[in-house]
Amino acid sequence: FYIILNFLSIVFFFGPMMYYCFADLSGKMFIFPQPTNTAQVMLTTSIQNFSAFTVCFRSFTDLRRVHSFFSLATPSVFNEIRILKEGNNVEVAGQGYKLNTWQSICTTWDSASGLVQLWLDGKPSSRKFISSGSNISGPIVIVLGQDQDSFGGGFDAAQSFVGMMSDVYMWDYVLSPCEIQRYMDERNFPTGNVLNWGALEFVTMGRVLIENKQSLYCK
Ligand SMILES: [Ca+2]
Repeated sequence: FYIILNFLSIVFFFGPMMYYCFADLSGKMFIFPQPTNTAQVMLTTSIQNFSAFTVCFRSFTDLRRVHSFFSLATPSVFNEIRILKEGNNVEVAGQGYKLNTWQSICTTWDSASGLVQLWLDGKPSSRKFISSGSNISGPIVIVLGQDQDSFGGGFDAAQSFVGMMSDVYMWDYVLSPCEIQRYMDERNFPTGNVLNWGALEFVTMGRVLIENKQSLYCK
């Protein structure tokens, strides 16, 4: 195995372009530099049963086509959670999605009400019904950068994400609007108990790079 970079991580070499990591990714980002049906980040989590969730991340892209940020599948349901940007047709419309800008995207759902809501840069969408009454139960596979059409696979380059992603967190409950606002502001929000960017367990496959986020504040 390899030890890479200057943060704590032990990297096991599985085969060509496939790495297992456990790392604090604070200040870092994943770069998906080209459209493929292979490049992905698979996330591992100990919690495998959800009656609610919040997923937050920041992304930067210039894609106008459909692209999948976050895909959670179980063996029976491949689209348990699917956060993607559609061309002109969004199921839950975030207002003012911008190109070439870092944006914070949070999605919440709970089984009791069945309502889903999207927060784009702290601005909420209309709350809409998706499904209620049953939990998401594992085993689950979470993939960044691709849309799963089968359990852990079935990727389509035309739906792949090309750009940068950072600050990926997931909770097994619905964050309050103020907590989502604090996530957006990068201050004092609850640590993700399902996925935590500060202690992320993941496998990268294909051409996915980890680099420092670029600062635009020059001294
Ligand atoms: Ca698909």
